[in-house]
Amino acid sequence: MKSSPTIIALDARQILDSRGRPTVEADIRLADGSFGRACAPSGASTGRHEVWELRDRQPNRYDGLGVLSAVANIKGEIAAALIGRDVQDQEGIDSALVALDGTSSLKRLGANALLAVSMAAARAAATHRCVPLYHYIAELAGTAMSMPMPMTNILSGGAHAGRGMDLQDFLTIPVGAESYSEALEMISRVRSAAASVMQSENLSTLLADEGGLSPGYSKAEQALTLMMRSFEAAGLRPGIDIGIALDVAASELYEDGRYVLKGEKQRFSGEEMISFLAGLARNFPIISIEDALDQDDWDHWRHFTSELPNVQIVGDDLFVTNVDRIRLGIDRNVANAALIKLNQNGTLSGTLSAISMARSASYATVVSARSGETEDTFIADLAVGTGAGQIKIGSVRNSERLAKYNQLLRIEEDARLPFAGVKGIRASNLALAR
Ligand code: 2PG
Ligand code: MG
Repeated sequence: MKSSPTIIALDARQILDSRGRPTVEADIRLADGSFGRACAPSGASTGRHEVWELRDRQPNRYDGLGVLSAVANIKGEIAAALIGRDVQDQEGIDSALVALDGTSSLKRLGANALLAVSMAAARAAATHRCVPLYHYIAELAGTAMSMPMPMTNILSGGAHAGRGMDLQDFLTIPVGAESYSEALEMISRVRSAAASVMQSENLSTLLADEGGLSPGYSKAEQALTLMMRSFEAAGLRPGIDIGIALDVAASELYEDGRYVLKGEKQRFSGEEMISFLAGLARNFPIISIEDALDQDDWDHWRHFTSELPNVQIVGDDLFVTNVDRIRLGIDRNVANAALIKLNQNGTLSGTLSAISMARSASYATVVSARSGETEDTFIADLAVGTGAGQIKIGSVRNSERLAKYNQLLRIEEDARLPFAGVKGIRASNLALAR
């Protein structure tokens, strides 16, 4: 019994995330003394088709955002169902969790409760086996490990920055980097250069939710010009050393069939939105665009994908890390990359299936943090273990983000794995630029 991987106890508590909002932390203990702990993250620009985050809705406690009911579900029903199980059966545990919940959106017990337990189980199993988490995940996924290329937020708008700019994220990808640590150094240089350029223009350099800067420009072109100036100040060549990625988070802009861009003073139709973004991609070294259109605007998504054949087209709210929606995308020739967020899916096994579905059609995968994060570094190991190719963590500021960037530095040192570099990115114009 001493060396047994049997789950003997589950515990959970309400902790606070990087926005100071409650979230769920779960603990799993095994008969051999191994222990796993994990925390659920939380989004702000959440997709309509994501699984359900259970909140207490008691207005007098944390503005109704408490998660004590999710915590109680772990301590009660979930513990009763999992105690006595072999923690190494990740798939069995995850399907038991989904079956116990009994709803398609995981609304009854809460996807935040289920996910924290699912992640904690993987950590406990890795500890039991005396292997690093990324190693254990690689075993579960059956994939070759690699260090991911980071896609990093420099400027923020949308729901992460008081709607200061229409588009949510202006990110950078250090395409010229030859290792993860070199990529991190380049990104850090750009991020600091962006702050200096903004200071020189007397713009506020206060941080947005993911540690990005929020100049509050009315037009996307101004933000992109600032990105270019930051590259120059950092001594990096646009398109060769460094490229730009956008997360439009367009579902947040969609009202009654129109894309309402207040800063641009536009109410675009789907077609106009496509031309607007295609124009930006023509004028700037943009290699990746996420959520260019609303989560249910499939026809325009298809048109957008064919219109920009050289750019990585990423589905986030569109795919919600859901196998069926990714399959729909593949069938409809929509996008060529999927953002991967554990808490859009609800379990580790479900997330691994989503990755494998994307891969089956050679879609790129970008493992992503949420705008509300904790010190948990799980996604760093997930990106390495699945050989996802890319990771999106937020800016290189704030410890909930740096915990993940730093975990990747440790893994790089430990494991001497290959760096995915630009190989994981689905942007054919990259090859032309290099
Ligand atoms: C996104 C994420 C992370 P949120 O839209 O990709 O940047 O934001 O977690 O708020 O959904
Ligand atoms: Mg997004």
